[in-house]
Amino acid sequence: MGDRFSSHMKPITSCRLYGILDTGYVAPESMHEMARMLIMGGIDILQLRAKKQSAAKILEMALELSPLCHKAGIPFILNDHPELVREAGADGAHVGQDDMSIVEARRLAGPGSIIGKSTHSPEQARKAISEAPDYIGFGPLFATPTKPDYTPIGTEQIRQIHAELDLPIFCIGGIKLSNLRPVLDAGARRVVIVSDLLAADNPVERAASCKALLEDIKFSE
Ligand code: 3NM
Repeated sequence: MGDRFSSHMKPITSCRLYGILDTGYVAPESMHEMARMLIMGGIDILQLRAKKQSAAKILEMALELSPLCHKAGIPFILNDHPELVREAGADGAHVGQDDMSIVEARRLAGPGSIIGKSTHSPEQARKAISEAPDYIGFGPLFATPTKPDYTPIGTEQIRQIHAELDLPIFCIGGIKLSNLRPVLDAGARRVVIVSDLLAADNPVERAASCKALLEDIKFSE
């Protein structure tokens, strides 16, 4: 739980590389090993995204993953299911545009929890601020098989939205090691990378290479 681990846990403002364990790419029985590899590679925050799994299965997986994250001192976030946050030993929940409000998610997840929200345009990003999320996702920048029904928004608006909004913004959607440099050049400072890490031959090395690029840029730019 956020309160319990907060003194040892990396604050969201220090997180640059956000990894997601998505059951579309990783079987439930391989989650633990993949989490270990991503953590070894240097991810700063981890989310469990299990869109087709039951709440009971999500809880079971989360209970396995949360100690791993806490040992590493990184926040562990559930996609949806803020009501499971406390029981799962997670630190927060991530909600989409069509899900419950941030206020409701925070109420269910409990005090001290981290609540993030997906936004898919500058307008949605600006609007989300009124609900005081701890961070937002901003994307998808590029077309991605991980979220196929969404229209890519490109990289042109990244710099402007960073100039306007004073909270952690994680760019997401189709970001890979091979295009991370131009994404950073367009103004991104934090990214979520899903399939490029999970499907890599060596997820440890892939995460470490992405992290190195992220750490190479000046944060205040
Ligand atoms: N949310 P990949 S894009 C889970 O734009 C998710 O809100 C998005 O996966 C959003 O790194 C996305 O494999 C998929 O493209 C990201």
